[in-house]
Amino acid sequence: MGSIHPRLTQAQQRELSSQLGKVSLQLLYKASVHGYTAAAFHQRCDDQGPTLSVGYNNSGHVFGGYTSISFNQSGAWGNDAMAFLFTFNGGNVLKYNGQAVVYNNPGQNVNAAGMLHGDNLQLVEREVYKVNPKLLKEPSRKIDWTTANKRKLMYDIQTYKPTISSVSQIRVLLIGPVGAGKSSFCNSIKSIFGGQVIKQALTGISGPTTTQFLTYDIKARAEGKPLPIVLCDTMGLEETTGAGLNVDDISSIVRGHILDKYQFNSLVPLQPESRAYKKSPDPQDKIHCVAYVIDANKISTMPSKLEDKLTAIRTKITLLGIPQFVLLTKVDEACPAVAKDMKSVYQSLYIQTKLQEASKRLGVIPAHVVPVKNYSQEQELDQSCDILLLSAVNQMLPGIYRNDSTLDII
Ligand SMILES: Nc1nc2c(ncn2[C@@H]2O[C@H](COP(=O)(O)OP(=O)(O)OP(=O)(O)O)[C@@H](O)[C@H]2O)c(=O)[nH]1
Ligand SMILES: [Mg+2]
Repeated sequence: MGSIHPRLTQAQQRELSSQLGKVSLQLLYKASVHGYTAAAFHQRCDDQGPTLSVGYNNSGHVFGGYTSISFNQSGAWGNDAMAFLFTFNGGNVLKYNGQAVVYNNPGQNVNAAGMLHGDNLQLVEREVYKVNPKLLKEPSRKIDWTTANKRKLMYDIQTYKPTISSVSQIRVLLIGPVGAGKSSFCNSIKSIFGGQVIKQALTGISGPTTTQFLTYDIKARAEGKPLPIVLCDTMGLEETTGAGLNVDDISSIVRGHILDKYQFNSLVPLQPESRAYKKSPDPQDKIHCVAYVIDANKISTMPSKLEDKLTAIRTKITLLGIPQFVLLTKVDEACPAVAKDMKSVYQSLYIQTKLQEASKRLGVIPAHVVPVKNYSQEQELDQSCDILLLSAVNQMLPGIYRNDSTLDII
């Protein structure tokens, strides 16, 4: 940090650093040294990536905010889902998530402000710290990022032979909270094999975008022959009872009673008497593998009711002997180092902690929890993204192989 001495104590830095998941803090700006002017602030703080701003008032409060978006001088409000406010209270940091408290609700703003700094904005100091993610020297898992490996991973998927009798394609069911990236994962895998970014499945950011059971064949560009893997997209899970995917529909899907394009009803699961219910499913209609799609940024703040729904689902799937995986999505948003270079994904300590947390919360063994970055805004394919996505699919295949005997008797 050069010769400028940070006012945050080592203990406070450690607290904040652990809230941000293993980062180091680098002091960029200190008002008493660099000046209390906007010019001095912008000169040192613009375009620095994620930052922590800290204020110190004359009644001893230490408080501030984190933003993952760089400061700039555009004058526009930025939208930052990762932002939070904090204050120190008796040595512990208290965190207030969600920028809505700050910008959208003036009534609550006053309360939040009161809690933050005791209604005293007489600042005696102001500091801005750059937040640097910590990277492991050696990745926790070695991945070959070459074109040759991308080809090999694609080849292995294309030539995979399901060992389950009378099944030519294995069906992977994607389950997860609204907006976690289930449909984007289908699009991403289709894109890789199609040779260009494809947006077949509807994706979105507000409310459940997918409301049907949709199965996706994947075709390799050259032959146009469907791959031995079918991705099955579902409606997102929601915290509220009676909203989102009805947990009772999952057993019917897994057993092959629900067919492609079925329109989900959150309130009423599909009944065996219904015309849409396939009474005697073929082995090909059944699910052979379940992947829970979880947003890396939301795993730590997952509402307990949503976690309960996921636990109920896992219990059913485990009883059926179906292999389960977790696809940890949006690792680019979770860690700036990964956003910059996907190849650092297994070096990011932050992603490492999120993978461990996902394994614990979902009850899926660590080896079955894999990070991915789906295609979202991109126009072009990226080799590192492709390799990570293809590795995720490849990791699922041997698990299915091992469990083929159980699957036959579902
Ligand atoms: N940066 C980033 N954005 C992603 C990623 N995956 C998905 N998104 C974005 O997240 C939003 C939601 O993605 P969807 O694929 O629609 O999520 P879903 O799980 O299908 O959501 P529902 O159908 O509503 O349950 C979209 O705006 C995507 O572009 C990712 O890995 N990284
Ligand atoms: Mg969807």
